[in-house]
Amino acid sequence: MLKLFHTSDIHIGARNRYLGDKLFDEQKKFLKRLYNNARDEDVKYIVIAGDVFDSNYVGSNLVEEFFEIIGYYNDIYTVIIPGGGKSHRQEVTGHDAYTMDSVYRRPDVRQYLNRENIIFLSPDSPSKVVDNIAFYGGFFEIPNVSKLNAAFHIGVVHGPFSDVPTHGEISVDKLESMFFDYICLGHYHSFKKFNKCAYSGSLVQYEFSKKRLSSSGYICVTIGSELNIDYRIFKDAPGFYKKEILDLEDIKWVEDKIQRGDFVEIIGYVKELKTQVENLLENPNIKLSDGVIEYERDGIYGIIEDTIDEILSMDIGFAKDLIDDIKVFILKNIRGNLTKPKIEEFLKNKYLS
Ligand SMILES: [Mn+2]
Repeated sequence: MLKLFHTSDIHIGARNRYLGDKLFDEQKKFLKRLYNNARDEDVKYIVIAGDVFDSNYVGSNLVEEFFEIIGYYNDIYTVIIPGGGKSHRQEVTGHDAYTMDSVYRRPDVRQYLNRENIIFLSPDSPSKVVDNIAFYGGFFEIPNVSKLNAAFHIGVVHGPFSDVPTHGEISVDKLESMFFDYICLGHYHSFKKFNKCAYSGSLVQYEFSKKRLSSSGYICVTIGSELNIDYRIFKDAPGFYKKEILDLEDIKWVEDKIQRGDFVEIIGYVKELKTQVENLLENPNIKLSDGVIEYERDGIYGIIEDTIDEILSMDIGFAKDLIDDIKVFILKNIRGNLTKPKIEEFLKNKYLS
């Protein structure tokens, strides 16, 4: 049996509005947690599937600290790939793609990559066997590798994969039909599981997102007679949320989040709750978004106030995760004295056709 930990998209060097440079402290804390957990459970392999660094221009002191941490755990192998290949312009500017000025080509970084317990895969050297386990890198495309002689075959691929490609993503089926036992995916910043591969999401969430989209954590993979993909959340990691304040429940939601140490950016609120929103803003961990919208409900108030929940609870087949979007849509876009059947018809056309 093989057991490994899979993480990705740490984005060392990234900053956000609340933590700034201190984000790195959080990243280090949970990186050490990951390695300590591995040691406790006798896990010998940790895979980081790209975007370790937020850019190829990340400061040398941060790079050094990262490698010193993973080097300290010298009984654990770390598999690393860059977050893009040589030829994908969209990834070249943002993160740690393997361009000519890649962070991984710096002379002071080379010495770390030559260490015994670091397995660095790049377009120049995409596969390697350690302890009878073969690791194969893919860089914004299906790995271009041939099968090596080993007991286990692990793909490590950074890029946009989907089971229903609609916006130029690469087919997961194609990847899963190859010879891999499991493929560690990186690129998307939230956990998503397919049959033989998964996105781990970021080790520590740092971007503001709407509720439920992101969390902090990693994947524990066991490969034996069957494949097990277990996502483990860091429950005590800070969360960063964007939030619309549409009713008193939303105010309560924000208060609860702040209570547990999270940060909230308010992207819109209804005029009627302006005073409550101003009260919230006295807390330094709550801010208004630059493009915050104050919703006017004039003209729709009477109708919507009485029927919004009715509309949403009517059995017309709205998926649960659409409900919030629909609420916002109604408040932003429906003007005038629309009747309930009209709204219903409109929403059906927009969301169900
Ligand atoms: Mn990323």
